[in-house]
Amino acid sequence: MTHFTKTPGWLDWHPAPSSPRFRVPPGSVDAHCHVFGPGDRFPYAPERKYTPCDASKEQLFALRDHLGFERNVIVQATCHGADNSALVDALQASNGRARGIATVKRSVSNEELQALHAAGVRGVRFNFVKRLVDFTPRDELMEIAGRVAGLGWHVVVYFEAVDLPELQDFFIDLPTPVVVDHMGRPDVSQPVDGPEFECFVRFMREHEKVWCKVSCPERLSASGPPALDGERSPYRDVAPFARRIVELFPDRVLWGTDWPHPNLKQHMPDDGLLVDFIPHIAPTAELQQKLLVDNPRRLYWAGD
Ligand code: 0GY
Repeated sequence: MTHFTKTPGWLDWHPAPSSPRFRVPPGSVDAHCHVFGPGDRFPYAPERKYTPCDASKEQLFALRDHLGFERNVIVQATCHGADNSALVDALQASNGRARGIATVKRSVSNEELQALHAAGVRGVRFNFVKRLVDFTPRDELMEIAGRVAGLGWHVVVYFEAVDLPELQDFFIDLPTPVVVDHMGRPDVSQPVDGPEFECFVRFMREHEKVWCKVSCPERLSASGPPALDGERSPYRDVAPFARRIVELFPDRVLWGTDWPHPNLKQHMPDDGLLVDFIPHIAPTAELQQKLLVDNPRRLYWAGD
């Protein structure tokens, strides 16, 4: 039995999230979440930058049901490196109600890619956040993208806002749709129409193949959760950024909980409150339907 000790200061996921007041539409998809281990069955990668608490598929599916979602898109977390076994195990247990985003290396065989596809994987993730991963050469990433394009997959990218100017040409050259995690991590202390976020908006406007996850207010917020007990309008400083993207690009946005919320050391969100954030960023029923149902179904369950 393998024993892992959590990174100091690591916060466990919320043990008893509240019931959201906002009822998500039928068929809704939590399009960004993870499973961690359990480490004694699916050991964490030797090259990982953090050691999480365990967060199993059963616990993820229980949260899905509690929040009123029907489906999940499970994203390979960096603590599992390019060993996608925990992800595949979760996909196979989901009865077709989960799709996956894997991490692969150049050495992956065509048979392995086919097996991932059969399990429900529909994309790969390229991570450019330096505190999470070691550098991978661009030619290796481009080669991987070329191979998965043939399977109809897309590439999920995770980066910090300051790095977009340097990365965007590479993203545009990728032969697949590109899905940006957490709005490209804007600095929300800057104006929503300031130069930094404008760069991201322009990137989406000029390139139809770019999608965006309007996720992780808890990670981006300086104002944090509501100050008043019982108040359900959290992360006010992030809302204008997410709402702007949803209103400008309603057919290319996705939403996810990011459960079990890796690397949060100050505050662990109540997942019920995160769901109550949705009407603040997608204020109409039509926008909510696109964000939570139509868009993720088109990207992840096309042809079903
Ligand atoms: C996220 C964000 C983070 C971590 C990872 O794969 C990961 O380790 O994605 C982060 O630390 O910002 O999307 O869960």
